[in-house]
Amino acid sequence: MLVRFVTGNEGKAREAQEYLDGITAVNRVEYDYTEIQSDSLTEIATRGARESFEELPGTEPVLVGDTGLFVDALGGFPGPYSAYVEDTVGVERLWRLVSEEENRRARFRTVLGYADGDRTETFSGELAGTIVAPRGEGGFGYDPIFEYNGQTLAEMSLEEKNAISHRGRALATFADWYADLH
Ligand code: ITT
Ligand code: NA
Repeated sequence: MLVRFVTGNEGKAREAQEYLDGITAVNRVEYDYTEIQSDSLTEIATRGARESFEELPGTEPVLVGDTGLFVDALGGFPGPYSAYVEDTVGVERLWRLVSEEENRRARFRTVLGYADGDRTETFSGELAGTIVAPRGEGGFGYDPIFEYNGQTLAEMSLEEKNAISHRGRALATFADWYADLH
């Protein structure tokens, strides 16, 4: 069995393979699906999975992932616009914005979209934490400013992060569902 994980990031495909070991092989494929303007990660992942399955050659199922950082005091910003905000505003300036707020709670949310031609499904995972001044050298994206249990995600080892992360939780849910399907 083979699932194609659509991502520009090799680390994410490797992580998916770890969760799906013994269930299916995971191949990374690159495809620039349309990131529709929507405030719903579920809608973005659903459309992305469908479009990837239809446009890519091949018949194996596809999996896409969409992640957002939702800051409570900012009404959920940057949310579905997290990639755009990282590229334009940057992580350091997002921290400075949140540092003005008393409530610094935030959560990461990942929605995985799955499509195999017969069905389209989504699986989500969340991680609640606090926005802090940047610390740590590991991880990527917003990891240096997201603290969970006294450590930023950038201060954790990859294994520690994967064990608790939003993406890890979504992958675990998908793995259970996919194992049942077969
Ligand atoms: P794909 O090629 O996998 O789609 P992407 O970067 O476009 O990668 P994501 O939806 O995974 O799409 O990420 C959206 C934004 O959230 C982007 O700025 C990431 O850097 C950031 N992000 C995603 N997962 C993260 C994590 O585990 N820790 C910190 N930041 C994360
Ligand atoms: Na994505």
